[in-house]
Amino acid sequence: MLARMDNTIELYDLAGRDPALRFSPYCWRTRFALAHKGLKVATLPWRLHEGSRLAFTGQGRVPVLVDGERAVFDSWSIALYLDEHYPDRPGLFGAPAAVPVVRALNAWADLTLNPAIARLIVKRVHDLLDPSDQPYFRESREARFGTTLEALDLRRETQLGVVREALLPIARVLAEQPFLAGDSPAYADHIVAGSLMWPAVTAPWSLVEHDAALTRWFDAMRDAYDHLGRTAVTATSA
Ligand SMILES: N[C@@H](CCC(=O)N[C@@H](CS)C(=O)NCC(=O)O)C(=O)O
Repeated sequence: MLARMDNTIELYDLAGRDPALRFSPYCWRTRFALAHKGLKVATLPWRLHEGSRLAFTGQGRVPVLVDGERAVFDSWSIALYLDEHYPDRPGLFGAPAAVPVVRALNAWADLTLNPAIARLIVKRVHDLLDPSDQPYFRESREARFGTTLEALDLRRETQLGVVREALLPIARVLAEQPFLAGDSPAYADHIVAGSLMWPAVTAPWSLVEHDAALTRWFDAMRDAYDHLGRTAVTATSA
């Protein structure tokens, strides 16, 4: 790992065949969090077969944040790192007591929401990957889901219903308050918006249009931070 001379933070970010297409839900969490803290970042496109480029972290997943001499991996650890090392910038959690609660939301997104969305879009994601990533992706995801990518794609309508049902508690909360974190967005919102950016940039169908509160909130999240989510390259714009 070589630290940049200008102190810009770097983020290894999963990319598709088009290096500008960025869809990882975990990387999106970190990108929202960095924007929330007003920190500049240079994102480095990374592909699944490039595990050796992350060898300096001792693991093979993104996001990986490089801040000077420090490297941090895992989106949750990165969020904690950013608040600890940049305490003078806007906080990601509000009160310290909120951290364990937001951690529960993080675990829900990792273990319930993201697998449900993955089943819905995994074939599309495969098709958007660099060809050198596709065999590994197909093999690992078919093993994970116990069926072929094509079979999952055929169940799209049913799976859309599963995702919408998973989002019910989020929709209920957003019908009564502007953001998950309260009056303004914070890391709780970055987690769920990160998950929703994944289909938003890879698939043509909406996961929120059935619900007015979800639609309002996801519009606001994509327009937040200087339209970070809104200006993302999508599979149709790529
Ligand atoms: N718990 C990790 C999960 C990170 C993760 O799974 N990243 C995916 C990209 S979305 C990855 O790097 N996968 C590598 C692989 O499948 O080999 C986090 O929150 O950062």
